[in-house]
Amino acid sequence: MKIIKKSLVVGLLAVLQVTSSFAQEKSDVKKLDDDQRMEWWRDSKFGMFIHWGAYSIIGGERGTQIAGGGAEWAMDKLDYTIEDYEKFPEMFNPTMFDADAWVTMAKNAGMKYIVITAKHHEGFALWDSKVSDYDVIDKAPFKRDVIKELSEACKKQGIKFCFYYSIVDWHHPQAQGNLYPNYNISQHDDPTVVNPKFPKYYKNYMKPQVKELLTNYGDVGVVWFDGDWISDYTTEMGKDLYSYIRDIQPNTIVNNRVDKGRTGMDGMNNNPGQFAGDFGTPEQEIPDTGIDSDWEACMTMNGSWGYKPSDTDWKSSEDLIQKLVDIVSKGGNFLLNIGPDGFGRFPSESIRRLNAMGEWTQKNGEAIYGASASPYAKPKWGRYTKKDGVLYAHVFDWPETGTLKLHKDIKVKKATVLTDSKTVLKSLATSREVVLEVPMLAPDATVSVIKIELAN
Ligand code: H79
Repeated sequence: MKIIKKSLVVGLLAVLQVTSSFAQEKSDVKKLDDDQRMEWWRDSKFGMFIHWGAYSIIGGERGTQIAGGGAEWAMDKLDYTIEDYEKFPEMFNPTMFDADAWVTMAKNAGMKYIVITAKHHEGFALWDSKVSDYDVIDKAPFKRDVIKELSEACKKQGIKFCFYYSIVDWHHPQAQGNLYPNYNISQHDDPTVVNPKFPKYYKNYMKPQVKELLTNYGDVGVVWFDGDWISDYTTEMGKDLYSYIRDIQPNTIVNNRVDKGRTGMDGMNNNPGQFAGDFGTPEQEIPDTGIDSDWEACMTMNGSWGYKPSDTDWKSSEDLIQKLVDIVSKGGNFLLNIGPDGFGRFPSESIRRLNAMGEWTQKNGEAIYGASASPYAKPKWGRYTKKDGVLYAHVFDWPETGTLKLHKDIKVKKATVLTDSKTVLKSLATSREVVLEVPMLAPDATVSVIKIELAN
């Protein structure tokens, strides 16, 4: 899956450089090779997704109706016409928005990057876009450039700033706007349900907006596209867009939804080399086993991406910590979502979970950041991660017996509880198994980590 093959990239770039009609500033940033370019992202493991827009005012409710699923789909699910919906951007005034506080919360949770919805399917842009009036400066009373404030706060606090951009646009007349209110996601693979003007939207609106985001807000870690499924959008556009982005910011990472390679909600490409994009994007699911290519699972804490007070079905902090470990043990990244409300606040339930994850990563981060997939199958009691000559055993179900059974091939040089490096645990290897003597009580209430230095 990993990226389009190098030869293809080079070929594509060459073609685009010759045929390119758009003028753009060439970056003088040193161009990294793909492994160097992906390095910070691969090591980061844990990022924050932020879904924020005019839908954050609505909270998924209209009269007696409650939108099923994600509340960021309010415009579609609650049957707003374009005209009716515009009143929400017109009242978007989240004066409690504090970019520095948001970034601090991400950082304290142990997250290394932030991906914010610069524009979701509703079409409302959270920055000062020059190609649109449907943005936070021109349309909303807020008149503050959210992307500017957040990107600057990220830079200041050493977090990678990244943005999400939806290819789907329910507001733009040359995109899905013309189909409203008859737009229907089930038509996504019906080639007759397209807007013939979509290529104009792509060229004169979408690309210029993406360019603004890549030009005016400093270094961008990741560009995270979505809405790739619509039949209006083609693989030619995807490949063109990928090159366009890398031309403006050569070291930016782009998800696989930039092209048409994604096969479903499992988010992976079936045909490596045929589609643009640097990593796969499983949505609301974690693959059963490790995958030998770059991927990132994105997930909500309750069931909605956008703010939705009626959804109180929150995953526990323990579950979220175990999901992080599970993902890292399979070689992926975890992009965990927050849906701030229309005032600019993170839900208290989300903050509590961020805090719990921060407490855990603070103590056990060594076994997460920069770690790679487990070389062994899932043990019954939890997961393994690996880094250099060290194996980490993440114990979800602490044994009551005082002994932990490790995979028989593990050659223990020294084992300790990660948070207690002074107490060396005894190990016993037989031909059938390796057994560690561990404390009777679990060292950590959620996931206890044992650090095992390997005797190669
Ligand atoms: O922003 C959040 C959601 O609003 C957005 N993605 C996350 C990150 C999202 N939009 N739509 N969906 C999620 C669900 C769409 C599922 C489907 Fe399909 C699109 C079903 C059919 C078309 C993708 C492509 C899955 C199968 C084919």
